[in-house]
Amino acid sequence: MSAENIISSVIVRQFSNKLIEHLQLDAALVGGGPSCLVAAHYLARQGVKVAVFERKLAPGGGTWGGGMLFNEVLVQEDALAILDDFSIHYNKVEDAEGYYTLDSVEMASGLIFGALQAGAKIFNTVSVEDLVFKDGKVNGLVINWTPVERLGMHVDPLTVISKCVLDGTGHPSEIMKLAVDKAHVKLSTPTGTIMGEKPMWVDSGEASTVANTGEYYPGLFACGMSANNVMGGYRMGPIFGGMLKSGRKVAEQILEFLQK
Ligand code: 48F
Repeated sequence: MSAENIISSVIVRQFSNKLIEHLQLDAALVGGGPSCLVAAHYLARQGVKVAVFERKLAPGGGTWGGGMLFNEVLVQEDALAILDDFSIHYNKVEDAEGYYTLDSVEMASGLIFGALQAGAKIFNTVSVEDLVFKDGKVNGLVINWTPVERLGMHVDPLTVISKCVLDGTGHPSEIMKLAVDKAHVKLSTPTGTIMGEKPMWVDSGEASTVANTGEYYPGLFACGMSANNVMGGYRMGPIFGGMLKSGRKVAEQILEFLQK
């Protein structure tokens, strides 16, 4: 075999094996933003078979760009233990008690690396376009290549079966929206549906991101900004303590669900 042939066939074989191994999961995570990457890390560390499906080429969601492309973000003191688990550096803000700053590129890359090193798999450039929903139960995801989605090509998708699904799609709560619009489920929110994100209020948004993290339909969880959108919480901008804690909290909730 020529080098060209070896390289191509090994890549195709390895990727195919990786995908086949992850067509049946304990937890299927949608979106490679900070909350889902943290969840993936803690779940994988507990031996849960978990994969993240991310629409974009680069996972990391809204972390890379910092605030308005100034590539620094902030976290609060009570989230530092999570950064330590990922070996991500941070610095104390001397003139603002309780706040720490970190390089957003180190944060994005550190969260991705930490999730993978813990044993989670990430499938990038894969869009989740629907749920598998059988007998009133969430059974998994319907996936397709993002370029297929973007170009509007008429190509049928593939499916991933999973014991539970996590919506970490950020502001649009895409998976919850599919559950409401297509499966016609009643979410465990005051209105039974998606309440809609509110404008900026940092302290409230940070607290509610964690408080709103949870299971909104049997086997269907939301974390991060998606959870806030589902429950009508405020947005918070480039401060990430809430996102990190939301990811850790949902990992604990999913573990409990899987142990039932
Ligand atoms: O929005 P995002 O970063 O999620 P998050 O964990 O964090 C929010 C913060 O970044 C920021 C904030 C903090 O102050 O408010 O916005 O809630 O990442 C969501 C990821 O999900 C992907 C999307 O490309 C992004 O990387 N995504 C969204 N819909 C789909 C998807 C889908 N249908 N299939 C696959 N990936």
